[in-house]
Amino acid sequence: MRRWAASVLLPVSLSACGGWQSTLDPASPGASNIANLWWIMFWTTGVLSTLVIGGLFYAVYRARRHARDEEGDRVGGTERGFILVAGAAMPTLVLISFIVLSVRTGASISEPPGEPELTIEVIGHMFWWEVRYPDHDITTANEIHIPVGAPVDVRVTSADVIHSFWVPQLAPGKVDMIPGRTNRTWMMAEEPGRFRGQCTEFCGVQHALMSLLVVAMPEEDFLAWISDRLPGTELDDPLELRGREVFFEAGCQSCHTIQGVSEPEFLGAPGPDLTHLAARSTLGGLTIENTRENLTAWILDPHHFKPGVRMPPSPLSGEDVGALVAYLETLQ
Ligand code: HEC
Ligand SMILES: [Cu+2]
Repeated sequence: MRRWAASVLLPVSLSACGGWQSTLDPASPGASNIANLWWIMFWTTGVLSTLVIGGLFYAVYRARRHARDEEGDRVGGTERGFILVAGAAMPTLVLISFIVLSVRTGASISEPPGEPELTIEVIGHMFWWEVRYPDHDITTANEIHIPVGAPVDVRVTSADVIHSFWVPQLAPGKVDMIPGRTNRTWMMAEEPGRFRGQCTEFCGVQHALMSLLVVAMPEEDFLAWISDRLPGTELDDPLELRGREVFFEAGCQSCHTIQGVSEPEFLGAPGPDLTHLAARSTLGGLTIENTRENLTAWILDPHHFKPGVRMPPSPLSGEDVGALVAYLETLQ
């Protein structure tokens, strides 16, 4: 029942934000160009389909009348001219115009409208997104914060299989995330808001729940967000101190980094960096909201929410998981 509620109600409640993953509700210059091209093609092909289908009905009607008048088949000069114009010249013209428009749109969105001041690295992992701000030494997951009105340079790659980065309202189309290769794209938000992204290259059982949130905020809020991301707060509460011990006892550190506390012994940790976990609004790539109950239930059994996820269940005692969650909630 809880799983049902989470998988049905969360998307429903989130969709209340209205069109937040719609290509037809663009919020950036790149996405607008793509939407405009789509509308031109939609109306052109819409009008042409109506004309062709209308012509078809007309032809059937005439053929029946001819049959009645027993005039028989004959192709005269006007018919031949009509076939050449409507059947060959017009489609050629329309298709060539579409090619020219597509190529021009493609060229116009390949570069951002200005020099990007912020670079973000996004690394695809099986079913979640690692997000790095190399200039600010911040690593987080699944949620990207950007300032409004400025193009952002986005560099994508993958830690395992091929994924694809797509934020329909902000980015100029999709870009593949390929292991061992860095692809570049850009993003820009013209207004503050929350925008949804989605992996668009099938990558395994939880591909559908590999989602992403982009929060576009006014410049000064963005700078405040950056400067609030300080790792390693001092702990004095005994419950939180105990929670940090549980983090090690339960083996969480073998997959998760908490800066200043633990780094897995190998590069490319398999689990999201938890240094700023409490600053995220969702868990598991937008699967559930980041609340105390959900965090507790996720740690005990993440497969309940995201079956096949690459994190094992941790059957901890109520006391231990309570302490662990209290500690994780300090990670701003
Ligand atoms: C074998 C590696 C592994 C171990 C051990 C592990 N995790 Fe995870 N964890 C993951 C992976 C992989 C994900 C990403 C799941 C996804 O969304 O697809 C994850 C996700 C999470 C998340 C959600 C983070 C986010 O931002 O969405 C939390 C919280 C978390 N783990 C806590 C823990 C805790 C606490 C422990 C120890 C009790 C633990 N994990 C043990 C691999 C692991
Ligand atoms: Cu995928």
